[in-house]
Amino acid sequence: MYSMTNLTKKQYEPLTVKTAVDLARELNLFEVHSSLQCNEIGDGNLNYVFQVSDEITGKNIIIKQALPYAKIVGESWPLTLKRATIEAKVLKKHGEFVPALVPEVYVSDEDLAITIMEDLSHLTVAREGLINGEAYPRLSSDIGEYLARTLFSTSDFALHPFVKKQLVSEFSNPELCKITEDLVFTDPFFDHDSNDFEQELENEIQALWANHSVKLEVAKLKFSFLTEAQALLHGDLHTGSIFVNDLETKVIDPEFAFYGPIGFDVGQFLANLMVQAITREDTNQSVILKHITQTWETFSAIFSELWEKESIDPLTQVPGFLDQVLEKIFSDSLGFAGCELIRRTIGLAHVKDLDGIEDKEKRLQCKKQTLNIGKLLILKRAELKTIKDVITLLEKKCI
Ligand code: SR1
Ligand code: MG
Repeated sequence: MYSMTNLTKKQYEPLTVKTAVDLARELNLFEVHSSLQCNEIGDGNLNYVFQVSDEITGKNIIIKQALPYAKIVGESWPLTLKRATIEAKVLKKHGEFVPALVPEVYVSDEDLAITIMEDLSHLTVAREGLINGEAYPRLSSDIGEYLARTLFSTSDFALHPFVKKQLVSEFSNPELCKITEDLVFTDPFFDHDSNDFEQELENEIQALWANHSVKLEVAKLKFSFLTEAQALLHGDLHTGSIFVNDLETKVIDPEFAFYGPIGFDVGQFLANLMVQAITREDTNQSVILKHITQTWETFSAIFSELWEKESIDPLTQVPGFLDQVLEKIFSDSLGFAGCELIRRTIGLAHVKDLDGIEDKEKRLQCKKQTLNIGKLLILKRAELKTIKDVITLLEKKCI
């Protein structure tokens, strides 16, 4: 681990492939005479990602740099650089609980808005692999474990209240939260300029905007997101934030992290699996439905085990309390998953799983299903008691 005292104080400016190499050299991250190559490989909505490689030894590192605006829209949408510091700190904090499931951070610097970390190019972005029909046998047990350990261990169940409240303030992330508040909870449920949808969905969308019951439930979910500081969330746990292969899983990109409701992380991951279940042909769907089940089962089993062994408040041992906590996390997760399904279909930030379907009729049919299932999850989240109920709903409504 290097400290930034190794780096001459610098003013923020966007890196280039050349200055990224200079930086790696200045920090002595490679041998003095190494021959370094650099490529910008970022495909996300917000940041630059440089991969610096030593051609001889094959050693790689990643330099991720936040841009002062949202790349998805352009310079007209300014965005705080502080998110880079949040991201590096969350990777380290979550790494205390799940070291094997997050990349190692070598260096971070607030002024340059960079995080230098372990290269993961031997893995594939889960969204890409899943679109190509991969099964990834470890994906859901690893993410279930990641969710249980990071969320339990940063909550009031595990921490002294002073420590927990200190973390809540340290990880305050209002600008990135506002993006989620707008793009996940508000804009898709109104006729807002940021929305982006295919005209053929107009009837479904008008019906959604006119649906008072859905909006009332979304209002409750948004206020839960705004006010329930339960645990240090990843904050953007979709399948594009996960690198995976058959043996290993790594969660990246926690720049949206903040103290929020536990069900938000669980629900975003489940929703992105649900998109896959909806788009896959019959024979390949079952593996995704198993991942959905396995995510919840692993999460709830490890969360319960931690509760038994590591809870610090005597009230956690009151019979029935754990069951109620899990019940609430479960129904919150389904509601948040519903919002994620809808926003990925008609909001600003789409997903390739849906938009990449070339056959227009099939694409529109899948999008109608994500809207319909999203709506049902929001409305029926309290009635759906088990993950089996959710699978039954998915099987009835979409596949
Ligand atoms: C302007 S950012 C759009 C989306 O990309 C991020 O990954 C988050 O999901 C955000 O909502
Ligand atoms: Mg991201």
